[in-house]
Amino acid sequence: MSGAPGSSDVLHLDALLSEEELALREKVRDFTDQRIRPNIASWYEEAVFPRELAPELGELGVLGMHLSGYGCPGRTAVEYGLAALELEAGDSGIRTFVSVQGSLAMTAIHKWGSEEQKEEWLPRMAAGELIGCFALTEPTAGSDPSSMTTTARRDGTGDDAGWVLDGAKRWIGLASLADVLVVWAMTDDGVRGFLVPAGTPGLVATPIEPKLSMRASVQCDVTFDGVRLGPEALLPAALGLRAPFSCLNEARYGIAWGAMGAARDSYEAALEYATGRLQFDKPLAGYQLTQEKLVNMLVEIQKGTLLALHLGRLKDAGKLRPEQISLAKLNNVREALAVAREARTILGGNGITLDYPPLRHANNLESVRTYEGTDEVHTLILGRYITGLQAFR
Ligand code: TGC
Repeated sequence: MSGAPGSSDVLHLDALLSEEELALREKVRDFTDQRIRPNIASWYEEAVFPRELAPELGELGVLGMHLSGYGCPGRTAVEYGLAALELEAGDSGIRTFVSVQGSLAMTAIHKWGSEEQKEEWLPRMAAGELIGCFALTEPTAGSDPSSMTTTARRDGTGDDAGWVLDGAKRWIGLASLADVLVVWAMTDDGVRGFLVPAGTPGLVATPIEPKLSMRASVQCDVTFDGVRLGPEALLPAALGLRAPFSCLNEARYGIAWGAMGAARDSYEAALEYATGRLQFDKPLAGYQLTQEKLVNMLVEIQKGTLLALHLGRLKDAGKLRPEQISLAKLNNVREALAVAREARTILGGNGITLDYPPLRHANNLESVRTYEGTDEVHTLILGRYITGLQAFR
């Protein structure tokens, strides 16, 4: 962490990273400094997702970066986490694109797709030539995907029978820009996944506007009205909610890291401002109340980053469990939001402008705490884990 009179890496967490991990982190940090920071205020104000970033992120090697084969970078979980952190220091909306593309859409195809589906989609998605999205949430099925009403019914009989999709999805990131939609629907056999190419008749994706959060990203309403698909659209290995939930594990893992990027950027902005801004004849940073705020922020950022790294090491060892992801997603997003809000107070009135990042991060983090499992859902996943009793219903 830079920008401080002393090092803000008090715990010296960098010493826990390999040379290769540090190099990857620097590369993504440079990208954020050059491509995201100078433009994010206008993207946010104008509510645009910069589509041209997709191939640049592909070139950077962060799309489906934890996946191997089919043109994917094959990097470690820790490297993926570090990249998520650096991108979200730029903006949650840009990190969200990387998560939706890699952790959700590409992971679904990689884990559950046929050989033909993987060959067809993954190399160009890894390059950022094609965009994917992940359609699970519905207007009336958010925290409880098992209550989904989107259906897929057989269209004909025999091996060449296709499918007909009907229903609606909501809050689907990048759907209006997507070349392929991974759609989860109820069939006679339970929940199944389908690949729906953009432009298929009966498919409509409409951006949800206006939004007060994630403005440099696009979330959509999607409707399916008698969408006819061939048999090759089915993800053959995906059966039951376990399939989409296993993709959510990947995305939630990345969020635990990413949120610390938004927190660090907010903290650094507040620290820099506090050391430069004079009030009552001395820098704001020289007042005890400001120092307490800065220290409280830093304590949570260091703890949250250490937690994310611990998760990453577990994941790379093949030992990461869903309840551990829930603990980290819940804690790190909750604390990042508190840090961003506290950072804004140090900036005073200037903190409500787009000249400074904390309030933009705080607004974004309201979405981050809501998607991929709300605070309440992760609390109850942990509650079930420690008590053995489920309290969802
Ligand atoms: P439950 O009975 O617990 O489980 C059903 C089946 O799923 C399995 N499972 C998991 N598998 C892998 N990883 C996990 N984390 C899993 N959690 C559950 C489970 O073993 C079981 O498998 P099987 O084979 O025995 O059938 O299901 P439940 O309905 O009781 O679950 C309750 C709850 C609340 C935990 C679950 O519904 C949940 O996680 N809800 C939150 C949903 C959520 O996170 N939605 C986010 C949607 S995606 C999104 O927000 C996109 S944002 C990005 C963008 O597009 O912009």
